Order: sequence, then C-alpha cells, then structure tokens
Amino acid sequence: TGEQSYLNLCQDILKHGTQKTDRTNTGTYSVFGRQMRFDLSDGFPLLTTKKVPFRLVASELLWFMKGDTNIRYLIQHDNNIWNEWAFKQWVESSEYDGPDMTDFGNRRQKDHQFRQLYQEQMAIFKNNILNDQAFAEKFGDLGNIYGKQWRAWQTTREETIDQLYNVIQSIQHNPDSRRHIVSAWNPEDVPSMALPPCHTLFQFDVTNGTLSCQLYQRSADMFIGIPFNIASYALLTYLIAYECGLEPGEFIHTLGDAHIYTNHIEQVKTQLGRSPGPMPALTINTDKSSIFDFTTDDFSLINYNPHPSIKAPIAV
Ligand code: UFP
Repeated sequence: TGEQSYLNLCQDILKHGTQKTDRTNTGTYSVFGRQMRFDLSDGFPLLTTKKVPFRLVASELLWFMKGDTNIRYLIQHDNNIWNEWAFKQWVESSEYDGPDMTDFGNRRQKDHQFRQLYQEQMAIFKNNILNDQAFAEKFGDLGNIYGKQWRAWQTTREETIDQLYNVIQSIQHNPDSRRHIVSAWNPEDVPSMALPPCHTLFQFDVTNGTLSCQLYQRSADMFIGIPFNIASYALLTYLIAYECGLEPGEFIHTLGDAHIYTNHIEQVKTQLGRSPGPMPALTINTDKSSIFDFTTDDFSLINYNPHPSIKAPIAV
C-alpha cells in the first residue's frame, strides 16, 4: 500500500507493459486494470520519491469544486497545467492569425526555433486570458469538463444537478448508502470537451466514522499525471470528510489503461532508484465552516521532504 504500491505498479509496467501507439504519437508501455491503495490515516499521500507540486493540486481541486471550467482562475493562481488545452483550441480557431502552431506539443520538443515561437504565442495567449474578459470567456473555457459535470450536470429537462453537493448530503443523511457517486463522464458532452475526463467516476464509503473514496481512472500517465491525481483525490477525501465530520479513511485508485510514455522511461528508472520517506501531514483551517468557502490558504502540508523533482516532457 501507499507510495510503494505506486512504485510497484511502475515496475510492473516497465517489466510487463505492452508497447502501444497512442493519440499523442509518443508511444507507451501499458497495462490494463490495476489498483493502488492509500491509507489516509497514515498521512497525506504526496509522493516523496520526487517532488510533486501540491500548490497546483490544491488550486486545481478548488477550481473543480467551484464548478469553474475556465483557465482564467488557474492562471490567476499561477497554475499553468491546463494552458495547452485551451491554447490548442485558440490556435485551431479561425480568429488565430499568428504563426502555424500545428502539433505544437511534439514540435516544441524537437525544434528549438519553433519552441521560441510557441513560447511567445503562449505568453500572448495567457496575457489575453488574464486581461481581456471577452477573450477569456471565448477561448479560456475548456468545455463541459470536470467542474461543470460535478456542480451543474445539464439534464434533458433543462435542470442542472449539483452532484458534489448531493453526495455530501447523502453521506451526511444516509451514510450506509451504496450510491455516494459522482460521475464526470457524460457521454453527451464528451465530444465537446478539450480532454475527455481521465478521472471518470468516484464513490465514497462511510465505515466506523471514516470516509473512504474509490476513483475509477480510465487513462493513467503514471509518471506525470498519477502522482498529481493521487494527491488531488486524497485532498478531496480529506475535505469531504471534514465537511461531514468524519475522519479520512482510504483512497483507492483503480486504473484502466495505466501507461508509461516511452520518453519517461529514464525518469521512472531514476525515481525507482530512490527510497520513499515519511508521508507529510495535511492541516486544515478549522475556522471556516464550509469547504466551499476554502481558498488555497486554508490548508497546508507539513513535513514534506521529498527527493528533488524530475523533469519530463508532457504529452498533449
Ligand atoms: N492524464 C492523466 N491524469 C489526468 C489527466 C490526464 O494521467 O488527470 F488529465 C493523462 C492520461 C493520458 C493522457 O496519458 O493524459 C490523456 O490522453 P487520452 O485522453 O488519450 O487517454
């Protein structure tokens, strides 16, 4: 369990993974159907074998919880993790008349001159998102991704469903229910999303005053995405537990296609050569009564002493 289960799964994929082509033209080693478990009463499961940027996990989760799908909030919080997805929509739109950005994800890695052009265009794009409200509304929105589905799932009867609010109500009023579910996978909306949800559905369980969460993730980039996803759902579980007056129990992470990109192999091996340290602890500001009023200043990690971060290209 814990960080070791993450490291074991990486080892398993390197050893037994099947080489596959993928959407991003990078290539992966991949396995299908695996599970990791993290006991949240042991501490907060932020990996220690490399530094994981908790600050970015926190602002992204609060962004989801607000029901926001526009990258403007993230950029205001100096969080750039979703920029490429919005940028892609912008450079493919008819209003874009800058240099050709086709396949920028791959080209920026191979072509130094192109990389500079890309960085210039990205800087202009970010600036416009921050300073031009109309531009942000049009090109900063990623479509009906997580925030929309969690907080305002659109029904055929022109109503919206607040799944996150509802699940908190059901945990509080009917803890033994086996229906504490939130789904981000909305088949009608999938084609319009910048990126179809990777973390598709989660379920809570209440046992002996503790709250556990299991996530089904359809597609898992083990090196870059997964350490982040573990931290994000662990944090969500802590927050929902706090809201419901429960103790955090387990986070169970179930994976569909679990893969290591071929250009992350060396980085994974470096990480596997390191030994995990003690887990940090999460502290929550108990002055606020509702997690929906939380800002990134309302929780922090203590005793996080990871090995250094490891750089790797991200597939777009
Ligand atoms: N990915 C993650 N976690 C995430 C996220 C993306 O691992 O939270 F948003 C990775 C999985 C995959 C890629 O490598 O991003 C998505 O590509 P696809 O939609 O083709 O599965």
